[in-house]
Amino acid sequence: SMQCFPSLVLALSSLLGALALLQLSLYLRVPSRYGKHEERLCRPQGRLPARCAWFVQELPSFLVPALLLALRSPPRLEPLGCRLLCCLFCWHYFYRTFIYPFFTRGRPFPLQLLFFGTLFCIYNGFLQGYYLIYCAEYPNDWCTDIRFTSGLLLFLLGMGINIHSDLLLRQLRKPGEVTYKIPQGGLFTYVSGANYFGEIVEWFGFAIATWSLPAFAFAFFTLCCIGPRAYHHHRYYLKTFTDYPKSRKALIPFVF
Ligand code: NDX
Repeated sequence: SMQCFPSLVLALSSLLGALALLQLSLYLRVPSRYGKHEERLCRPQGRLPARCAWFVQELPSFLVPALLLALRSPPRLEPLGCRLLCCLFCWHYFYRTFIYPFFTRGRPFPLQLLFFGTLFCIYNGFLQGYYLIYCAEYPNDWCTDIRFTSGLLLFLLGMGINIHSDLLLRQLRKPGEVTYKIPQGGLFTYVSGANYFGEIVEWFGFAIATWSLPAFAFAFFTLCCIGPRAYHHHRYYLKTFTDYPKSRKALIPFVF
């Protein structure tokens, strides 16, 4: 049966960190080409409807850790922390896989990015799940540790902001519509990338709560992946809408 190989965790986490830096270098100047940054007149056969694409892409991030958790033998009963933390990760991806895609009104998603996105979700789902189920060890009172409680709080806050902002974006369109409008309300009052801000806060909260290398690597990856994207969204809005709110920032309220 499977066991913990600390060097595997170290290697996979380092590669995740390296991928984060690669993303940063690739997408700081030019945005990743999906959604509002996709080139016009892209071949329609190279795309999949947003619903299928997000479902397929995000499913492994739910399934892989959920299966690792369910199939571990002997079942991991001690300590509680690992299972709880693994469930938090799965909870986010339950939303992202089974709820978000069915309501999205997004444009069809490029197959090429879908392929890399799916690979990424398998990789990260395995890393986070494997670490928490087979490697992590927490003291029995971890649930009262300040890292756990403050991290959990940030995770929940970030998730709330992320889901609320996803909802506000969706409501900008009627079914079938593909136009872009100025997002209003919630944290969009302060930043163009409110959904991204929520997601970043969420994964840094998760990293603090698990206090683990894989989770910090993933939080860093998220920052490098959607941080630049928030900046490109912001530039797109400023260029497209002359009446775009002047005080609005790109990603971090009042700061940047
Ligand atoms: N999926 C994470 N890298 C990614 C997909 C892309 O979950 O090759 C990372 C995720 C992947 C990426 C994933 C991994 C790395 C990839 C990358 C592509 C290239 C990159 C593979 C897996 C790569 C290397 C080099 C390392 C191999 O029509 P539309 O679609 O634009 O409509 C949008 C709509 N909307 C508006 N509607 C009306 N008016 C407006 N003004 C509107 N603005 C937007 O709202 C969408 O339907 C919807 C949301 O759009 P947008 O652009 O704000 O968010 P989006 O980027 O689509 O993300 C959706 C949610 C969001 O909550 C975000 O936080 C979360 O998913 N997310 C997204 C990306 C990554 C991620 C989380 C994470 O890293 N944790």
